[in-house]
Amino acid sequence: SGKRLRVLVDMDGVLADFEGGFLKKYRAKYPEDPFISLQDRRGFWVSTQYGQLRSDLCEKAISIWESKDFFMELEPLPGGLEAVREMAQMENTDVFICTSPINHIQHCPYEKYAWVEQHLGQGFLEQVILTRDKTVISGDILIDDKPDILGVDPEPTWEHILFTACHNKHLSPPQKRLLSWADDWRAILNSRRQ
Ligand code: UMP
Repeated sequence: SGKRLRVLVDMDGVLADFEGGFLKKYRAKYPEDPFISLQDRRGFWVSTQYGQLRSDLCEKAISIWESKDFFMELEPLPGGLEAVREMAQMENTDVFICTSPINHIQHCPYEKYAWVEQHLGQGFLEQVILTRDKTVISGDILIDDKPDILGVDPEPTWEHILFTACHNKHLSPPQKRLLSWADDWRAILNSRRQ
């Protein structure tokens, strides 16, 4: 009872396998170059860690997600689509997919919408929010694998739930965690209902 719950769900690293898709295409395009296994990933920015491995690898990494079909061909992460569909059917619950496109605008924004249409249906396009600043989007919960979500609003309305990913699993974050979509996301939603 009470007011509706608004859940914001991130896309890359939460619904779509950005890290796995990146590594597969990077290794295929640059088979002679070193790579970082998912187990050895640290830090949110793939390009930063590749640049530390060897300076030329930063731009090689960036070339992967700037390529056509990169975002479209990302595999769904286990249980994510099912969870979002279930949330959307729950009483007094509104779910939005809240994702930051890259600044290379040629393919990414279109492909993010196309991915949602393909995997969740045309009706779900109504629920997509593309923004580079998630702090200006209001909601009760934001499920996101980025540890530090900053922007112009120093006090966002949402509670950030950190979704566990290869790059953040060794941190001791201040936020609550969702270990995967097999974890109890329903309890997290219910804890924010009034
Ligand atoms: N991204 C980069 N560089 C990286 C890793 C990711 O630009 O090293 C992109 C992929 C996504 C965006 O489009 O950043 C992150 O968006 P959110 O997951 O924060 O919504």
